[in-house]
Amino acid sequence: MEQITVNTKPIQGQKPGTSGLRKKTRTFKEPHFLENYVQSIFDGIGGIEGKTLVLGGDGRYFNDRASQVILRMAAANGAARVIVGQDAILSTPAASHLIRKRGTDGGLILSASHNPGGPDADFGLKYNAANGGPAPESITDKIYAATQGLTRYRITETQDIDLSTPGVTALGQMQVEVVDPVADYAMLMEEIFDFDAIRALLSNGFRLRFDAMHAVTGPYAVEILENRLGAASGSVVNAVPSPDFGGGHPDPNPIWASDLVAAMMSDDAPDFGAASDGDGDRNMIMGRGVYVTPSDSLALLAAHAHLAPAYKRGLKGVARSMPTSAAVDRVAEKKGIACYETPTGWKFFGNLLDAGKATLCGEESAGTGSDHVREKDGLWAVLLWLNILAETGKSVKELLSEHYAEYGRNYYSRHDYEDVESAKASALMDALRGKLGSLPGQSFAGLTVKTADEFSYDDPVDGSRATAQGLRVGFEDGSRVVFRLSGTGTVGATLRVYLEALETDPAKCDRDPQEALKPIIAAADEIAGIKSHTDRDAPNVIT
Ligand code: G16
Repeated sequence: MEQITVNTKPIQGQKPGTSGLRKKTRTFKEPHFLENYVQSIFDGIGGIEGKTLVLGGDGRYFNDRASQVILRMAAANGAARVIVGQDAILSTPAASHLIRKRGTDGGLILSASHNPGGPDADFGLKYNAANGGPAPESITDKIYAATQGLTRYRITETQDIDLSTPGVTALGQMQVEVVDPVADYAMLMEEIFDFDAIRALLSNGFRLRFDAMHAVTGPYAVEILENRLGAASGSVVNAVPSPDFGGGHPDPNPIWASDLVAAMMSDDAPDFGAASDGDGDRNMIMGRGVYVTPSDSLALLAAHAHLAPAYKRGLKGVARSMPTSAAVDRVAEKKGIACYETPTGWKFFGNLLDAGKATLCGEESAGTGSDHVREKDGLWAVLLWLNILAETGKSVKELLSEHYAEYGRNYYSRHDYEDVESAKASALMDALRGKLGSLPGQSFAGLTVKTADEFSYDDPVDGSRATAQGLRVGFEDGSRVVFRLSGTGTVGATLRVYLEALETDPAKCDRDPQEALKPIIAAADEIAGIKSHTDRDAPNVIT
């Protein structure tokens, strides 16, 4: 076993995005690409000598190879110990929990989340800090700076480490501890929720369907929902993770989880349906005959969270990303708790959670979570829903109707234009940015603009400022549209257009969202010239 130093040169394109570095798998497999980035993480966080790290990923293609490289590099860089999920598997929330529970110095998570996996698909790597959360920009900036000045990386030359059995082995001076990826996480869920109440619900004829989308939550969901809570065997579908997610797109939304939608809209629909993504941090919620948007789910969970044991004393506050609908704001207002608006990216919730300013957080991109970890958490959201359904004895549809009657409905939709030429997408954003100041007072498709600005965020805990976080246009009637470029894609650019309108008349709360949002959709195109800039007639994904 020999520790060597390999000379290298900076590689372009290693700037972390919304959530770590995401690239085509074949880019990650190019000579030195992975090694350069891993060494830059180690250098960017001030070295790892004597430190303990967590390592795991969503099991996608290249997860196993990359884990071996990271372990050999961690040993050569002097780490004391790396705690690895068995077979290098850990869901993102389980990794966050392990970092916190074991008090480690941070962790490396191998995942491109909901992006497809495989040799021709996507791969990703991110560093989570000692609080269990995705590194804030102050750290990712240092990592990026390290990528640009890198001249060498350190690695140990040795055989693969056996990661298939729990236990401790040595890699040079470093300990490699392989752990069951599910056990600690399942125990945490038992502490948060009333498993007896959920068990009683499930033994009373209540049926659920959880679609693991051939991704990492399969083993977690089988253990928790079927083994511990007694859901009928087979309630968890697509439960066996595969390196290419069964050839699918593990993104829990009505487009990619269309099988679940079909099942939940059928005559014989179960009472509750849910899905999670590649690495287990996103969720999609459905009831019999009804889809719950992520923004509505966040609001409803905030309204009822006190029904679960961990939140029985109420919430300290809530937080949502800026493009997420204001449905949760209305709940916070009524409960008299703070509501924070952050940029897109779970990393921005970390300080609020650490400082005890927020208990529940959520994003329109199907992420919901709480202060139990520092990541969004798909199965946690499913269990909170089940706990609420068990306590209220109501159906998802009833809860949603009651919510709209009490708070009104924030009609919401996101239109994505994927794989647009980067230059064209930037031109659209630049042109819009340039005319924001002149928009107020002007009318588009019958709607008059009241406010128009580019979102910046001043973190109330550490005072850091994040700029250029999306262009937003608010109309006189309270509706709004937000334009943003995605920070998680791997080819070209993805333009996201977020559309929202508030309806307070309960009689008008059961319309088709695309119908209800028609005027805003038309105004958005007039304002930004989407069709002319992108040459696209319509978005390719509507959620
Ligand atoms: C990541 C981030 C989320 C963000 C989402 C979408 O989720 O953790 O906070 O909302 O990306 O980002 P964008 O709009 O820039 O593509 P995940 O599940 O992909 O890790």
